[in-house]
Amino acid sequence: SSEISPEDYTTFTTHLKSSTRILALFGAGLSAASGIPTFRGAGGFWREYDSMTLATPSAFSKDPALVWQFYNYRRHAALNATPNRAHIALAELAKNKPNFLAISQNIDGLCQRAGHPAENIQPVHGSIFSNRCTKCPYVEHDNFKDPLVPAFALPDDVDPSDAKFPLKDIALGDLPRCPDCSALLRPNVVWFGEPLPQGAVDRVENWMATDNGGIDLMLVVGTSALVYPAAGFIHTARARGARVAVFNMEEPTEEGPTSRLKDGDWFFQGDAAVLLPELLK
Ligand code: BJW
Ligand code: ZN
Repeated sequence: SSEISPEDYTTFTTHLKSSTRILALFGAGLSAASGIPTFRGAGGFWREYDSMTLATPSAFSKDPALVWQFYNYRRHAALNATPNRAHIALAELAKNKPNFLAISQNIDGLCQRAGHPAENIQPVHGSIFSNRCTKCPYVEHDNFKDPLVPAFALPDDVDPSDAKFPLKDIALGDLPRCPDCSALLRPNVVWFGEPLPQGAVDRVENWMATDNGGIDLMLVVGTSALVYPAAGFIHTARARGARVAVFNMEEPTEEGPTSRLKDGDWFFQGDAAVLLPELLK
């Protein structure tokens, strides 16, 4: 359910109106209403594989064809998805509040497609439409080809997320290869154990350092807030005076986004695509 109490509605919308320095952290739950699967919980499996174990360098080195087919499936899903009402409400907020910076853990590009100005959003886990070479400096951006390589093509009646269809056995030579050195390409995303792109971290830190570093409001949207360093931005914002508003489907838990809420913070439980259009309008 997405019942918003009249008191929370009033205190939140009043604080939002007076806020100028606003930070946000977005997670997979923001895109859930667009049909993009999340990482944890019921939607966190692809075929028989836990998405969290596929998003690792060791999975890729052990079985690049498997990990590539997982990412090709998710590229296809992202390309065919539509931004939902939460993406749109947040993009509108960004247009109205020039000092709003959204940190997105999502790689699906849906915020940008909803019209969120590029200068107001900082992806920190990469993009599913960017690939890079595993050997040389080659990087490609905005590659929307689908399937990415002919070997990923599937008949219309085959759903690659359904384990009843056998996965393709793809030769290494038929996976995406570097045009410069012909080594294997990989998705230009951040896997566990890998550093976030330095430019992304710098951008967030620079934003935080401006205007004496004070932050009025921190929006935490659809993230389990368990993955660092991204989740740490919530703690930084709080330390700089921000009141925190969490928008999440799940019951409050000891760990995660609702773990350190205090008086003056908000927890709105429900679908971000229902809550945000109500609360940000
Ligand atoms: C809804 C909803 C609806 C659903 N409406 N809500 C400190 C302590 C312990 C460990 C570490 C630490 N610091 C670093 C680490 C290690 C590790 C880490 O954090 N591990 C933890 C799991 C403990 N971190 C790293 O390895 C990071 N790198 C690093 O630290 O490098 C250091 C280094 C420095 C120098 C040299 C070398 C290394 C990298 C982390 C990379 C994470 N990558 C992934 C994959 C990205 C590519 C891809 O998408 O495939 O990022 S994993 C995955 O998790 C993905 C997500 O962005 C990220 C967060 O997940 P998210 O978005 O929160 O999704 P879910 O599914 O978890 O949650 C969805 C939420 O939405 C739920 O709460 C639902 O209830 C809710 N929801 N529907 C509203 N409709
Ligand atoms: Zn190369």
